[in-house]
Amino acid sequence: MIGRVISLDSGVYKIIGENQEEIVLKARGKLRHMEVSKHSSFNKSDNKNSTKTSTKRMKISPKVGDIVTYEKTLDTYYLDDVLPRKNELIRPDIANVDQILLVFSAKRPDLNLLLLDTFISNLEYNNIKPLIVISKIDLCSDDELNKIKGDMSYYEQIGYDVFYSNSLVGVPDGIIPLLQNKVTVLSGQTGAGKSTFINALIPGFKLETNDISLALNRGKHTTRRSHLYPYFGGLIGDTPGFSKLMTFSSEKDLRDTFIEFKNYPCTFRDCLHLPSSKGCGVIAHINDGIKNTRYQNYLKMREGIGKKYDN
Ligand SMILES: Nc1nc2c(ncn2[C@@H]2O[C@H](COP(=O)(O)OP(=O)(O)OP(=O)(O)O)[C@@H](O)[C@H]2O)c(=O)[nH]1
Ligand SMILES: [Mg+2]
Repeated sequence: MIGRVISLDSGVYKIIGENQEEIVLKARGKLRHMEVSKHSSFNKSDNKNSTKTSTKRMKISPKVGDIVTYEKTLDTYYLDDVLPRKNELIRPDIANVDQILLVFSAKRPDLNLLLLDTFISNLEYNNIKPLIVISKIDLCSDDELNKIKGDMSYYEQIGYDVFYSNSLVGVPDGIIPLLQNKVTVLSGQTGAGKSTFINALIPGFKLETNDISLALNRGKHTTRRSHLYPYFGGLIGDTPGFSKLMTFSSEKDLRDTFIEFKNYPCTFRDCLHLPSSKGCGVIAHINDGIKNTRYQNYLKMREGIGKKYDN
């Protein structure tokens, strides 16, 4: 039987099973050291060109979003195997999503475009489409909101959908059809309003939410575990927030996550589009097609290359 993990807590997995029912599973010991072939999506080692067809024993930890096989022995359900992932993220720690809804607040905390750009790049790197929601617009003056809309119009221009939300009263027009029959996971800074957004989306839902100052005083995120909930033929997922910058291991990987650079052909092969690159086609379009603040964020993100995630 096949199901999808919707939550996990201390070795106990909750899945949605074959008949759309929620089932609690235990993991079998063998999962801890499973044999995977070199073609498996779990095998990240660099021996892909090896002619050896042998398998390798490695640790597999099922994540929320994983498609798993399970069976019933006596009265207990067991998780048997994890099927190959179509994608996976480390932050949030989740697998097999169709899209990520990035929730960033206009205020409390203030909109941080550097953080937004790092989240977008992380998703582009993993080939996952982001939708952007700017929450708490009710806390802004007209001038403040116009400034934010001005900044965000650039993101719409380069192809991202942007929505504005006062989640205390409802969800933005036009967003629900984009969530139907899809696996959508919310991600963003802690306190930005992810859980509040899901509460607005699903009538009767009361996920725990907390005022940002309380959350920061306690030094904790309000949502501590990822969880997927059935929603209009698909799933919607709440995740713990985080505020740290993500880093890249390679200059080229980072460059390629800035999707708008591709609109401006550069005559130099492998150009990294740096201010020192004289004659570069991308540099020629800063402030003339490419938003300067986003380009500056590209340079700032370059400074973090090679640094490790610190949890
Ligand atoms: N005024 C206003 N407040 C909002 C809005 N959205 C969320 N909030 C408030 O912001 C605070 C934080 O919201 P949460 O939904 O807990 O934020 P979160 O992103 O889930 O936070 P973590 O779980 O810690 O990652 C709560 O006090 C919410 O009531 C909004 O659109 N307008
Ligand atoms: Mg939350």
